[in-house]
Amino acid sequence: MKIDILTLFPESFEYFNSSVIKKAKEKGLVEINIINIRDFSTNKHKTVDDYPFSGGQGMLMMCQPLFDAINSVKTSDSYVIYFSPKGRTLKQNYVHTLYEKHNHLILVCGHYEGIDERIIELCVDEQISIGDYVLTGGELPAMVLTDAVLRYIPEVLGNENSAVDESFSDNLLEYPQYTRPAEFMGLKVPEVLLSGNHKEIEKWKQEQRILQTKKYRPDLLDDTKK
Ligand code: 21W
Repeated sequence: MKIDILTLFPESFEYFNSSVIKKAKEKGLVEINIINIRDFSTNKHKTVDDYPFSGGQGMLMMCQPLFDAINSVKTSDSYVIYFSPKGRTLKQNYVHTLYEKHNHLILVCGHYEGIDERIIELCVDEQISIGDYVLTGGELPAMVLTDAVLRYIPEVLGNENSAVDESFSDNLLEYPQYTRPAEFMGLKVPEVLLSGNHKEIEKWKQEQRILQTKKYRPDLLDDTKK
C-alpha cells in the first residue's frame, strides 16, 4: 500500500516515526510520502494562500500549488481524499473498504479556512471528516485514517487476528480485561477467568460484550441506526 500525504505542515507527521507505523514502513509493508504543498508554489515568495472572493475572515489555500502537488503523485490507480468537516464521517467499515479497494491513497490536508472549491471538483474523489468537532486542519485526520487503514495490512499488528476481533468489527464493544494481581485494592478478577474453563470463558466474553455495549454505546445496538 502506498499513501501520499499532501500538507503545508509536513513536520506534523513526526508521529509516523514512532511505534507501529515506523515498523510497518521499515518492513516495507507500506510506503508513506509526506509532500510539502509549498514546494509546488511557482510564486517567488512561495505563496500558497489567498483571500476568498466572498470576503470574510481568513485565507484559502490557492489552486495552483495544490493542483500541481496532487498531479505530481496522481496516476490512474490513485484515490484522492480531501479531509473536510463536510465529508462523510469516517467509520470502521469505510476504513476497510479503502484498504480493500485502493493500492494508492492521496490524502490532501487542508488548512486555514479550506481550499478553493474547484480543486474538489477537479481532483478529489471523496471528502472525509473524522467526526463532528472542529479542528485546525486536515493533518490529524490524515494521521487517523492512515493509522486505521494500516491495521488491516497483515503483519502490521503482531497478532494475526487482532484486526478482526476488535471493537466495531461486529458492532459490539470489547469485554473488560484483567492482568495480575488477581485482587487489587479489594477488587477481584471475575472468577471464571481464573477457572481455566475455556468454554465458560468464551461464553463470559460474549455476554460481557453485549453488556458493555448496552452500558457505553446503546446506539450501536439500535438496528434503526444502521
Ligand atoms: C474547520 C476548516 C472549519 C474550515 C465559509 C465557508 C478536516 C476536520 C477537518 C477547518 C472550517 C475534519 C468557511 C473533523 C474537522 C478540517 C479545519 C470552516 C470556514 N467559511 N474532521 N467555509 N473536523 N478542519 N470553514 O475540523 O480541515 S477533516
